[in-house]
Amino acid sequence: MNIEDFRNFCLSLPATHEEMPFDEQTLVFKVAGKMFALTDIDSFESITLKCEPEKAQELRARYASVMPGYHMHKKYWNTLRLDGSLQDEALRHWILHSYAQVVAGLPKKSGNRFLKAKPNLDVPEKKIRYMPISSDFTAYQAAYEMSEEERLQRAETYLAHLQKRRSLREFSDRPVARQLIAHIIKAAGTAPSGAHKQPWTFCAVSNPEIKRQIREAAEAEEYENYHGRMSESWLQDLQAFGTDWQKPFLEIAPWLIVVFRKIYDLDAEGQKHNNYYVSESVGLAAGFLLTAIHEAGLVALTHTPSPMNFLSKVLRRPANEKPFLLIPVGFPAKDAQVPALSRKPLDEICVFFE
Ligand code: IYR
Repeated sequence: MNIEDFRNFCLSLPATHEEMPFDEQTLVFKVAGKMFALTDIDSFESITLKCEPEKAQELRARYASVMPGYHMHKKYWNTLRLDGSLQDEALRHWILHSYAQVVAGLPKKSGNRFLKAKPNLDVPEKKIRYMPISSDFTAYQAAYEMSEEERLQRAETYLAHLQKRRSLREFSDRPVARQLIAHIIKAAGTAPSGAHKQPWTFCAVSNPEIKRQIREAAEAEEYENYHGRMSESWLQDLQAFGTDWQKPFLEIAPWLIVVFRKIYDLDAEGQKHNNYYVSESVGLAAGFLLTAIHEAGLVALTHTPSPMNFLSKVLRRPANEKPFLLIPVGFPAKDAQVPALSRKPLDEICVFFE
């Protein structure tokens, strides 16, 4: 709302006029000779409006941009800073409210006239869409300006980099610093999530005894999988990967990152709170994790020993956390091999609608 919009709106209300009774800067709008809105025409940084006292307090508590009325009786007046946090719709609502407050206080005779003529003064507050207060929002910092050429170059370079990522099953026992794993997990934690609930826990295991327990339990499940639980066609689909029930990498890889999805959150009082799109969110975070691992020159396997509930037991996770993926991380074994796979071309994975 600029000053013209503000002025036009105030003057559009019945029986209003403008005055500058105080100084050269302060523009005042009145209804039937009583003030209902003021502003400084030089800066137009704020507007001062009358407000029902309880509401006035409420608004100040709720919005950083609403303050006690500048130069006015603080009980009845608010000053609304025009910092962009209150939308025009909200500003119009509070101007109307101020107008209605003043009209309601007019002597019955003159007041009734305006009350009859008044436009829709009872816009329910609930209908107003507020922007969150500015202190809840901060400027977006990561827009990279660059030439179109550089943009394409970067996209190509990143694609070439990701094309080199592979799932590995043969790990070296070469150690990886905890700090590096911590950075990689922090990178995973930057993924988007439903209502920003960040419904994930990453357990980073380097403890040899815990890794041994995980391997033992995983192999017990996988033994069953490869000996009857998986269908013939599934086993056939896996032949190209040379997998079997044995999982030595679970002990050889220096770190196992076990990703848990939090199906709900628990607060300090043990109260449950909903999470949303948990699998999508945790899937995205796992994707970020894999690219961070690759970026750091390490390798990983996206492993899903099934069923995975043994991970909750071994790692003593609470009931709201469910195992999602088991990701060994480390360096590749010397002369490690991977299946000779190719990726689907663009026209098999993408349909353009232009
Ligand atoms: N979880 C088993 C089987 C397995 C299943 C799929 I689908 C793979 O892509 C690979 C393996 C295992 O880890 O051996």
